[in-house]
Amino acid sequence: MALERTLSIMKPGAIRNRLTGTILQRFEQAGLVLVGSRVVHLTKEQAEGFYEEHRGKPFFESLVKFMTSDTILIEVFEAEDAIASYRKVIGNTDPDIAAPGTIRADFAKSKQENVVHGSDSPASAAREIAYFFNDDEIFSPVKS
Ligand code: IDP
Ligand code: MG
Repeated sequence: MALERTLSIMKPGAIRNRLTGTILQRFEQAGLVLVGSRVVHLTKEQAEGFYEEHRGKPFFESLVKFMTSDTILIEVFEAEDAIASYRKVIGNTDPDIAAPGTIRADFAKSKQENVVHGSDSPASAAREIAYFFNDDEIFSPVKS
């Protein structure tokens, strides 16, 4: 399995509730390596564009409102099988279904306010990483 990158968002609430360190530690313990990071406060247009695939769904407007309600931490992680590894650590979208010990099971308030985002495929990872980062803002660690 080749090296893969995935886009991570610590959603509104994570920074306010001082959870970023705890969450980052779980990703690092799962072998995910941080290669890009930025604090952002999304505009309505940015949030709508990011969640384009969900436009028209019943939760779309409320999701955009939530995602623009506070600052977020956007990160890129790199590892072998990064996309699946990351999604295993965050758990199911719905915290009531998420496996015990996953980030969403432990910290999510609801299916909407579920603490973290993670890309769900190589195609969405490529799109989502390019949505927020230029190539020169991502740095793989130097191999020794
Ligand atoms: P994912 O984040 O686990 O990939 P998606 O189905 O891609 O889940 O949905 C994107 C985001 O939209 C979710 O993380 C969650 O914040 C929100 N969302 C998804 N389904 C619902 C719902 O049924 N009610 C409220 N919010 C939802
Ligand atoms: Mg998704």
